[in-house]
Amino acid sequence: MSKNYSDLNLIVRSLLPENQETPISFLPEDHLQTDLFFRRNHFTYPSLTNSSYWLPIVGAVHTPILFSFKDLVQMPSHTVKVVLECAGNKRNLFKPKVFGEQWEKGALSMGRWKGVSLKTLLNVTGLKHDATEVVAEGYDYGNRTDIDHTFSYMRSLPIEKALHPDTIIAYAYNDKPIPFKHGFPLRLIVPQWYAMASVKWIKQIRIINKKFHGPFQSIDYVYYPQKESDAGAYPVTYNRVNSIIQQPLNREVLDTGLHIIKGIAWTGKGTISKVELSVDHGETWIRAVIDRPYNANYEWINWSYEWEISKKGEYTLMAKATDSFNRTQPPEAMWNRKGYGYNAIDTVVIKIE
Ligand SMILES: Nc1nc2c(c(=O)[nH]1)N[C@H]1C(S)=C(S)[C@@H](COP(=O)(O)O)O[C@H]1N2
Ligand SMILES: [Mo]
Repeated sequence: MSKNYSDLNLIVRSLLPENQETPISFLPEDHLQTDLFFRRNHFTYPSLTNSSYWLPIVGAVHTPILFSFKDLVQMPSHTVKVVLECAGNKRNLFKPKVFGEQWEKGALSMGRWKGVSLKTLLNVTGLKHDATEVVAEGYDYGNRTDIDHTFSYMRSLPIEKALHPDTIIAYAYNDKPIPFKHGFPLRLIVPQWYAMASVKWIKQIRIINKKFHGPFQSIDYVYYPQKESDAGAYPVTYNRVNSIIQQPLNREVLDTGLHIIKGIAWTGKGTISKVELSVDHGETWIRAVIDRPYNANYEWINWSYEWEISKKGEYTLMAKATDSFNRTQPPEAMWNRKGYGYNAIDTVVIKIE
């Protein structure tokens, strides 16, 4: 692969609001270059003012507090390296097809987010004994096709997840201020959950003592297993175990000889314990070599395999990751009406000639 990445661009899925996808097959290993990371927005970008640098924490707390940006930066910091995967990543692969942004495999990012644990802030405000959920509201808002008034982007977290020390209010990304499109100046980062939980441009944190029912919680980001009814619906939370074959490309034509099959794998629970590969449409499986980074908890891992091939023909290559909770990628993704959480065994078809 060329060392010059200046030709790498995002792939446009829509422009208003802006939704663009990472060129995931070409992403250099462990490269955290922000401008190659996907952008997923429900509304047009918010306009920020001086008030955007203040963070109110209100609701079921003992002392509501307005934290300044400076207060936050001066508190003990916490850094997490995190995969953020859009719940709609790979939606384009569902059969039958579903409506929504037709993401292929690149609604995915990994970076180092630095900030203050939400828990540290909630220790300062104190929590009322009946507090059950923490609602984060973004500065962005607009109309939805299904409701006739405007909404801001808002999501809640159960109190246990909100109090996990790795759930942070971030103010830096890869050692720089957060880029505007990714949530400047403050963004909630929720490791292990699909990225809809990581609310950008935080305007306010409200602690509540009942169930939150905003549309981005109870209409969107819900798995609906049925096409015609809401029976069996349940919320989207933790990332499923997943992987991508980055190389070779789907439908690539190669010659005989040695080829490196490589890709990434990640999970929302535990760590990746193995990645298996098949070069014969799933008949036999071999172990890929995992290049394990230190503290792989919230990161994707890179894997590879040296494939020596002398016989010409068509080959179906498959990658299947398993995590330390023994969750493994299924042969078929669980179909759901809004197309979330696609994690079937990753497949590319190539030809050797
Ligand atoms: N305020 C706000 N936060 C948001 C969103 C949004 O539209 N508004 N989109 C969510 C979704 S669905 C995803 S996948 C991620 C995308 O983050 P990125 O644009 O930084 O890649 O942000 C999440 N946080
Ligand atoms: Mo998303």
